[in-house]
Amino acid sequence: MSEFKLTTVEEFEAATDRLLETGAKVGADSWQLRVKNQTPHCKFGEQGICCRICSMGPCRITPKAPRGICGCDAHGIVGRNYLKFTAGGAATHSDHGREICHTLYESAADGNYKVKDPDKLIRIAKEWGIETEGKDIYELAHEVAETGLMEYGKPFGTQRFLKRAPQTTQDIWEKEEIAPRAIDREVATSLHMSHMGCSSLPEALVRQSLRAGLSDGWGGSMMGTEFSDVLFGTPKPIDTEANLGVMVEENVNIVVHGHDPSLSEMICEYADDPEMIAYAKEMGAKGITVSGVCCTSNEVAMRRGIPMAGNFLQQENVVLTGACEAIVVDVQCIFPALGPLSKCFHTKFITTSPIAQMPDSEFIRFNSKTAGENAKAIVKAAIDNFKNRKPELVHIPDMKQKATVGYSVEAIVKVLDGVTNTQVDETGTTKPLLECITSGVIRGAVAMVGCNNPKIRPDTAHIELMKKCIANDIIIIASGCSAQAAAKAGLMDKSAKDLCGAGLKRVCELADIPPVLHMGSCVDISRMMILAAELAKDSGLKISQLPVVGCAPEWMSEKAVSIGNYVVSTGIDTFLGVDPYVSGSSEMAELLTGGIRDWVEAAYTVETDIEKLVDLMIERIEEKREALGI
Ligand code: MSK
Repeated sequence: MSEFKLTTVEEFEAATDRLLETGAKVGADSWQLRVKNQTPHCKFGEQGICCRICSMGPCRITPKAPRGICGCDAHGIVGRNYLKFTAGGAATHSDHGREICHTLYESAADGNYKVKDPDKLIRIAKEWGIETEGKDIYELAHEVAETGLMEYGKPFGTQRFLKRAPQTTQDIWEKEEIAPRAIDREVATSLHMSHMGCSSLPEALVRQSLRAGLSDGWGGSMMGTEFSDVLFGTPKPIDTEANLGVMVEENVNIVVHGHDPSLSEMICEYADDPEMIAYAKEMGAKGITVSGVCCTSNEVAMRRGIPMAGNFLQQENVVLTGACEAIVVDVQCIFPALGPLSKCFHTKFITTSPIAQMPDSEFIRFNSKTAGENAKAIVKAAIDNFKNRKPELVHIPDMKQKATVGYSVEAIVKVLDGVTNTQVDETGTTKPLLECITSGVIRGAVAMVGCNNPKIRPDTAHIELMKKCIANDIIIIASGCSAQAAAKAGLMDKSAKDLCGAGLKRVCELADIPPVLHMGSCVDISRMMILAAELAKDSGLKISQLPVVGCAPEWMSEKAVSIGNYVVSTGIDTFLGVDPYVSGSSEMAELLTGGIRDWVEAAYTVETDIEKLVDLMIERIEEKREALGI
């Protein structure tokens, strides 16, 4: 009899309450308190009908004032806000991708960064028409990186990776004029279109939102993912643990937070250095524990098995344990609150990127040329800080789950190879997975992505949706903070197969996988696009015909809106649990939830009732099966 038991949301909350008690003792602020202070939210903002893009306003739309001073109506205002939201997300993901291109460009046999997956580099070079014969691997890395960097500003043509999509998808993008050109151009065009006195036509604004989203998903994010694999290794299944209990009281605890693996990889490297471990012992600790928060955690968990302390809304909790010597951040999703919070404890809040500078932090500028010495300085600073702990404030919740992570597309193809007893596919295609789907053993798949949002009881939507899907034989592929929600609850433990329907349970047993597959960080949603493209090509179907949907039940960031736009534009219906500030315009809401289906064969569903949301997803998957006659 299995002893497997999921960690419940009530258990998370009890642990958090205990940490907040410590916080109260030292006068710490928390997101829970700030949410109260910010409630109720501005209704104009919530509906997307506040315009402050010029200084004649701000203008707010009401029944008495249906147009702003320039004459723009609610539909134009909501549309422009939506496009700006998307552009912010596309810029952010893509700039992360650009940083990784630069890191690849700096790679060298004797440098801080090396090429760990040369085969993947060669495959990409060939795909891009770059000569590989007779070239040293680093010469090739530099050439590929430079070609990638050109994708950001090239004057002509569309993104190189679009060719990975099935021809039918490429044709749609071409016909609808949403095939993304240079990445920076799509971001700049979006800001141009949404400037005062430019577009106010919802169709035009949504079309550009889709195009900017595609420049992220099939451009910047995809390069971020692919080149991270080249540099740090393509993920393979690896065991790890998740939740705050991964922090170790006797050790120096370093928490990495953010997104760019160039930093976290180096920190892990130096935390493992015998010289550093010996120094930690000299300073009274038993060793060094690195754990992670948010997507940088996903990156190092997938490649090194580094444990995951938590997701987005747990970032303050790691400091509240009183046992965090340093929280080291790079970019994105970092609460500025970590500065003042750290001051209430002994924790060092170390910022490292010129892109994310914050008050009350110690700034150690990190760059690829000096990465080794920067990382060493950070690890040493954390060790030196161990002695400053206040033992009376230390409390690490005894709460963690086992997880198997690291399911890149390559890994999924490999583990599912041979699952079907009728055919063992030797060619590394998705055919075994397709066979599971067509036979009905697996009914379909959900790509679960996104953040936490205080508008939803943290993690509940992720976990409840996943539980119901797997019970209905729908496999989950998760990334970002959704993946961490699953891991913390125990859904990435292989024993979670016991929560599945009979078909999915059998697949989990045969392939030795958990029912929720960890596919990485938020840029790694590009991996999901590649998997969908391969499934379509191998089945001869269009992506929009596959019984596959996307879901972001607790999303909060601009990046998530960009992601939603590229997932939908790829032909995958996308289900949101939080409204993207468009309810103030019937035209915009109708376009996004219906009208765009005529363009890209998929659309959004927004439903804040999570039980209804999951039922709608399952219904959609079953509709697609029925249409295929399977
Ligand atoms: S970290 S964008 S809270 S998934 Fe990628 Fe998590 Fe969302 Fe940030």
